[in-house]
Amino acid sequence: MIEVKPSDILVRYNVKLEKEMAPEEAAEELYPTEEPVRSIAKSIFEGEEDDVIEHLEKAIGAGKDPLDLITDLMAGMDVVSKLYDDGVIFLPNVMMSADAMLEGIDYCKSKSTKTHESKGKIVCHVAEGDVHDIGKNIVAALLRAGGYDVVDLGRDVPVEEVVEAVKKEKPIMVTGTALMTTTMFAFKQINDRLVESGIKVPFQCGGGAVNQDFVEQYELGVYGEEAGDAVKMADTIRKKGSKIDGLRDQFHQH
Ligand code: B12
Repeated sequence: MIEVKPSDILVRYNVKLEKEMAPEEAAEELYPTEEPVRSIAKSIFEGEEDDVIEHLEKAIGAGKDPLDLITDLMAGMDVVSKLYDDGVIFLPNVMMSADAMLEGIDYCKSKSTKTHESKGKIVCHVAEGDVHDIGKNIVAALLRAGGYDVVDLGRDVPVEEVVEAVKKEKPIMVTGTALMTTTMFAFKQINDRLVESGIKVPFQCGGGAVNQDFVEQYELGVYGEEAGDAVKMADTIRKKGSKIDGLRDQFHQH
């Protein structure tokens, strides 16, 4: 019998054997270097809610604005997303990190002392069938901090519920978040139901699955890349009006 030596085969086919990296080791290479972002990102990745709050508390004590810290929390979720996409970590890790992230957002919101003078009403939601609500929560937190009255419909919101809320609340703008290519089509349905009812409200859509080309396919759609774009667009609507073409001119890349 011929004895097969794996090392010979690997040499022959020029396969490089790489040592698999432990998740903690892989994450170390991705954390931002400066503090307190680094410690916050690490605690998010590890899903350690208490540590997240402790680091945030310290940073606020040292004079950091609670709302700026929401951006720092995102650095942790970026590490989670990268390693999940690369198959280094799995769904249970992601769930723990997501919970830690949401706790962190709530904590920052509770510590923000910015006064609330309502500049207008905005309806926020996550598309039907989609539970990914971290981005939407950031959008809602920044809008509230920017002085807007947010009607947060939550996640996995049926198309009809969004349409009814828009009819009832008469917002100056609607936001939609979708992270799955299967759920983002709900935006087009919402758009069609609103247009049928004669409602021409700007509908800013974002989230990992969505891009400008998709959003331009429906009449009321304006693309939003970063959570902060929601505040910028709401401010623009107040100053310059709600014409979709004008908003696309300002917020889309040409
Ligand atoms: C966290 C996470 C989860 C968590 C969600 C927890 C929660 N409460 O949100 C849990 C574990 C529950 C989960 C479940 C699932 N997930 Co998941 N998940 C992720 C992950 C790792 C990170 C997403 C995230 O929170 N990112 C951070 C936030 C801050 O980013 P964001 O939402 O995009 O928001 C930013 C911007 O887009 C913008 N933004 C967002 N909305 C809006 C709106 C406006 C108006 C504006 C201006 C801006 C804006 O603001 C934010 C910051 O600037 C992604 C991987 C990835 N690469 O994205 C997969 C991912 C989204 N999940 C995926 C999948 C498939 C699933 C599951 C089906 C897994 C399964 N097999 O069961 C389920 C889905 C269940 C369902 N029906 O929804 C896929 C989707 C693939 C696709 N293209 O369709 C991804 C891309 C992973 C992958 N590569 O396969 N998931």
